[in-house]
Amino acid sequence: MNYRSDIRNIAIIAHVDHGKTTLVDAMLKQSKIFRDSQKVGELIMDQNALEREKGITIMAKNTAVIYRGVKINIIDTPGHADFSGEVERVINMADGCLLLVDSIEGPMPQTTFVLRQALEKGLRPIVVINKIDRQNSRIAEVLKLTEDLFLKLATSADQLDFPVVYASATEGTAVSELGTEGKDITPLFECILEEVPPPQIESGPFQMLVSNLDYDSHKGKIAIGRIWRGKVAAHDPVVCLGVDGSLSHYQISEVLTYLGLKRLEVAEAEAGDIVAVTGLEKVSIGDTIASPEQPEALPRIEVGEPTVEMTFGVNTSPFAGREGRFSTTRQLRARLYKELETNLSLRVQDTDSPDTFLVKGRGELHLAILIETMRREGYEFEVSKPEAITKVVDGNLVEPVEALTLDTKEEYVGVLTEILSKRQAQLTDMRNDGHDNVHLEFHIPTKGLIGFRSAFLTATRGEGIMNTIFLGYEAWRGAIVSTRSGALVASEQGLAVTYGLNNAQGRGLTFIEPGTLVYEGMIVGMNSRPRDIAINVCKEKKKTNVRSSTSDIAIKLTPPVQLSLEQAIDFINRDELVEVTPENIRLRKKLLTQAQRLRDISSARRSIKQ
Ligand SMILES: Nc1nc2c(ncn2[C@@H]2O[C@H](COP(=O)(O)OP(=O)(O)OP(=O)(O)O)[C@@H](O)[C@H]2O)c(=O)[nH]1
Ligand SMILES: [Mg+2]
Repeated sequence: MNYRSDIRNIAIIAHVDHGKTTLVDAMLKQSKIFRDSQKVGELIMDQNALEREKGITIMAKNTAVIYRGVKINIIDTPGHADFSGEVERVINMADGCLLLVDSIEGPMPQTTFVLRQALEKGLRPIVVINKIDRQNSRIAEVLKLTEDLFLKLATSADQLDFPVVYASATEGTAVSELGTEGKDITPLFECILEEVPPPQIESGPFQMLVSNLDYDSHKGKIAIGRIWRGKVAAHDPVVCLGVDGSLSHYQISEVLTYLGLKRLEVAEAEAGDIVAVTGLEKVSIGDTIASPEQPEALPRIEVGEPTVEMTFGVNTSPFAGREGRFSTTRQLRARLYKELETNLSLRVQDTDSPDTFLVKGRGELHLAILIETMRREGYEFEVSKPEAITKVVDGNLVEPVEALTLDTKEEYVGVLTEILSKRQAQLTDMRNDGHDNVHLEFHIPTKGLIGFRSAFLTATRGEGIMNTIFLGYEAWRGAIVSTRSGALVASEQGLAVTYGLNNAQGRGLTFIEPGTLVYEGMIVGMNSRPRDIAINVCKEKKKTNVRSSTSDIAIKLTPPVQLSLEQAIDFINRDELVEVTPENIRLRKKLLTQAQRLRDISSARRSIKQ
């Protein structure tokens, strides 16, 4: 075995918001890749529009910097549990990882998940205690907790002996000894060069594993991955080894390597490096690209199974076809199946109905991001309530169970325990810091988590942090009875007016503004009681000739509660849908007329009696 001392490959892993992308900013800026005059901004790697809006990383991405003549290939990963498939997908390109831990929060559920992944893959870890600039940081304690986590997860003794760097990613400083003043990020670069093993290389015919795909309108598909053996140059003939042992022949068009935000065309690249190649028309993540001389497939990338599913269907609302550019079954189906090429932890299935597809993902946010992306691309469709995926193992029904951790104020413990017990959660740990802050841990079936996020935010008035992590499958604990109030359902098509909405507000909360176009069966608000009621929000006040002194006073409506896409998905029940178009997110009953709904209820009653 040989080594390439001119390269290091590292993945940056952590719990959500612990500062991964900010640390990559600092590394990019200080490696002098940008001209001094160039304004590059913050969270440089989060380039996708949704990432910028939400302030989170959704997709893992590659970049590279040069430090003292060594190229450091960096893979930034998302920290949100719903995107953990991304971490599993890219982690095998690296030989080492920076495990970031927030100096106040300490190790969190996703820290455990990503560290376990990294240690199982044998990556050399460097612990970076980040945000040391924050007031109230508890560095020593956080380091102790991190050591405990390593004790729990290490697969060999040498993994316990990890280097530690203390950093402030926002200030762009790092130190290896606490108490010294940080000037720049150099100590981190030095630590990477010293601690992360240079890539081992095998000589022989070319072989690379595709870990990511990109697309360019001129170049076509771009396959990204690490070269494990040999070298590759433009115009080389190669074979692509696919999932079912398939083998296709291609010629490489271009070989590109990373530097900063750019991909540079190079004449050739060698084992140990992370590259992007073009010229392969059909290639998927997990495929091996190899020399035709020795076409051997590398082990495919394995990612965890999805836990939540929902249907995506052709829009069947009375407004269908008005607002989207793509609305047919064929277009919807093609788009969903295309997503599978890059979204590894997603699954798509046809159903008995040709207009409906079953889409499975790692969590509500994972699916919501796909919905939002498609809507921005011009698709319109309807989606159902997300449900936990159950399966039958040895003749027994099992369901996914997750660990839920909540950090909030003492005063909300009562209401949260009440909400959670209805959702079949079991308290497993509770800690109090003596200053009114509590940390709660539960085991909860995934089905109980659906819709919980918004309940949590409301119950704690936003004063809480929640995190979940998948534990495994356990015996089915029975159905959960929905505790949501009934819906206020429009009884007629037309424009909603103030008078009609004011009537609706007499019953509960409304979701729409006056002037909104509604259809019969559309949900316009939430009843304060359990049952649905139909209400005519288009109803105008009767015109009379008599002027009364009070009735002409302008009606003042309470501003509507406007549900975001995630909240809408969270809100709906099984007999309801969310209609998604580039312009609107509407909630609706599956059965649009009241007559249909009543018939449905009575037939359901009959079947229960029988
Ligand atoms: N005070 C302080 N804030 C920081 C530091 N590093 C990051 N932050 C802030 O923490 C927030 C999250 O930072 P990101 O870099 O987006 O975190 P991330 O780990 O990439 O998050 P995900 O990719 O969504 O998992 C941002 O508001 C940063 O400005 C730091 O060293 N000190
Ligand atoms: Mg990030």
